Amino acid sequence: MLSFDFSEEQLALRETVSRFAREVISPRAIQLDETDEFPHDIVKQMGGLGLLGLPIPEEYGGVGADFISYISAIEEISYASAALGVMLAVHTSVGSFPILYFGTDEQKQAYLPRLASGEWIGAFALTEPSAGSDAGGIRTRAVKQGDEYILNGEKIFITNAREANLFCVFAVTDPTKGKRGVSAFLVERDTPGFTIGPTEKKMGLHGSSTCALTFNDAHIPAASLLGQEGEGFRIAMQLLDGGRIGIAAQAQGIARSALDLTARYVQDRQQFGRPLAQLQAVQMLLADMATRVEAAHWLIYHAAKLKDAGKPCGKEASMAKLFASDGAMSVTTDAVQLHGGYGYIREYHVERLMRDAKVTQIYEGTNQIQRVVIARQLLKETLKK
Ligand code: COS
Repeated sequence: MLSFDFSEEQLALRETVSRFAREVISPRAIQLDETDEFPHDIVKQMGGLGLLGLPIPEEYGGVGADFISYISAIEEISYASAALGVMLAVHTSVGSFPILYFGTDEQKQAYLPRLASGEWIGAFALTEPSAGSDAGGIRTRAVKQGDEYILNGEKIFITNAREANLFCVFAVTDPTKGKRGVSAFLVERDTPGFTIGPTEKKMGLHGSSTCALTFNDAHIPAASLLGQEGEGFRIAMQLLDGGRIGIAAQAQGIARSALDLTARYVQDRQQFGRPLAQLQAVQMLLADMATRVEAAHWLIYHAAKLKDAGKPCGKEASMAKLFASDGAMSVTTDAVQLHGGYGYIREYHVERLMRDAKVTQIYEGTNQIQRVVIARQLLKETLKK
């Protein structure tokens, strides 16, 4: 394991998750990839271990672990299965935290224990057909009528949608106010007028569902409003700050997995009468892969440490997400190359890791958007100096 100033407690938790991931999830990784089925039995076990409520306080049925421990858990789960890694990250960072951070006491009591135990799965619905990078451009409408809101609109690319019971949904309550007219809502799966579309067929992350959502005069209680009307965009941005550290950790799990497989493979594989590992050309690539992984590690845990300390971490989260996901793409591509023909064969795992890595450069804000976030913050900080 890479070095960082982890406490004994953090290390013990990481070790437990790592053992579970390698013993229970890894043997099923190829099957998950091939069937694209959600492994209900594994997720149930994750719930039993407390993994679905790690950073949720004990009073709401969670483990009460810190953010660093939660991020380590995403990384270790993703080492075995990036699909389960993103399930965990979305369920927690943007499925459960909205309620913990912005919910009323009633909302916390009603939902957090079910989410923390894994009885319910959470999801986050921001993106729309015409609002991806421009998240402020959403068009889904929520109109207040008496003690209800009526929702109309469409969301796309919603992770966990096929299994989720609760969705944090963003909709426009006041179209005259632009981004300040967006509000957040908690929408239960069985709401009449709310439908979940078919599962998208994706390049990778098989086993993690992605669906469109449609709201057609969906009536939700007024008490489902999260925070105040008009606070939705800020809520989404704050959640994504933390969410991006989770995706960075997911990318890191993928990259470490590819690096470990490759470091083993090149010592086994003989060419020109000796192991590949003795060729300097191979060593150069391996060294670059390892350096990327090490650097990403420090960016990720630095951002997580800031979050645990309650300090602003938007820029650092974006840096971690940008660097770790680009690193995962590069490391997995090199892993396939170093495996040669075997790298292109499913049984050797690295082609799956390469397919899984790609989306980490795209979701939770594309890496182009991460650069926008970093540059804007950097410019602000420079003015203060
Ligand atoms: N935390 C708290 N508030 C934030 C914030 C943050 N991280 N980022 C922005 N805000 C606030 C701003 O302070 C501003 O508030 P005021 O209206 O009070 O001034 C408001 O939000 C609008 O911010 P801004 O003008 O910067 O918004 P932009 O439209 O320029 O959008 C980006 C900013 C591009 C960063 C945003 O749209 C984004 O993150 N896009 C990517 C979306 C994404 O990640 N999608 C993935 C969905 S999950 S797969």
